[in-house]
Amino acid sequence: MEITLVFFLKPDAVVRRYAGARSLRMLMDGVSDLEFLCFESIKPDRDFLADQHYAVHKGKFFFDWLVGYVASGQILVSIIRTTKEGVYKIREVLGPTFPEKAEIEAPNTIRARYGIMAGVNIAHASDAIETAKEESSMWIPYLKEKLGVDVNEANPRVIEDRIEGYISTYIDYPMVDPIRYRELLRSVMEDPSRRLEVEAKITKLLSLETDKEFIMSGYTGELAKIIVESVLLRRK
Ligand code: FUP
Repeated sequence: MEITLVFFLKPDAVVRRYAGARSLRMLMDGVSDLEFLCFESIKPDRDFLADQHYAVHKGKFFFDWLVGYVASGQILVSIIRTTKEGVYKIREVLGPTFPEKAEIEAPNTIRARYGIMAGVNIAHASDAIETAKEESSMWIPYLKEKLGVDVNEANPRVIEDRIEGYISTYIDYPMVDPIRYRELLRSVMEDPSRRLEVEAKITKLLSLETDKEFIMSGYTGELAKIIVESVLLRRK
């Protein structure tokens, strides 16, 4: 049986160049039978995320944060054709939802190694056959409308080459150990009065892992606030 699913690198993995490149490498090396039907950079609309992709989470305490986070910057989206087993294998390689839990439960996964903390967890992948169908039926027309990309006309070999190109561009970038982000975030959970100081430190760390464009535009600062908010939300 062929399944079409949605995978995307979230803004933390796009800004943190090495983390994103290495996550794609782990995905491609860790799962066989993947056919990539697109690999597109897009800043998704809030409404699309709120009313479609993340509509299942409407009403949950983290919903507004989640939509705001994923809509805050560029993400890199792939539609992937695979087998039923492939859907689950991708989730296995990605790891548990929260990086700090993944670090203990599944240390060799993408989220354990490269995710920051709480909801800032590198990537999304459809988590079951049904959700794969639902999500691809939302994203395929959305990508067509927004970018003019038609996945039915895709040449998977060309797309795979583009992904390889992306990986080789960023794989030699420096990486800040996610343990350092987690340490800072734990300190702000214990003492929320440290918020501004931790946001400033995280902005600095992000700037070490990224390109000038994200620093100059102020996005590293914006993302730092989003990251801190994610852990404080769970503390509330
Ligand atoms: P996953 O499928 O592993 O991405 O996790 P879910 O579908 O359960 O949640 C979707 C996203 O919501 C996660 F990627 C992270 C975020 N989230 C939070 O920020 N806080 C929570 O308590 C639960 C989920």
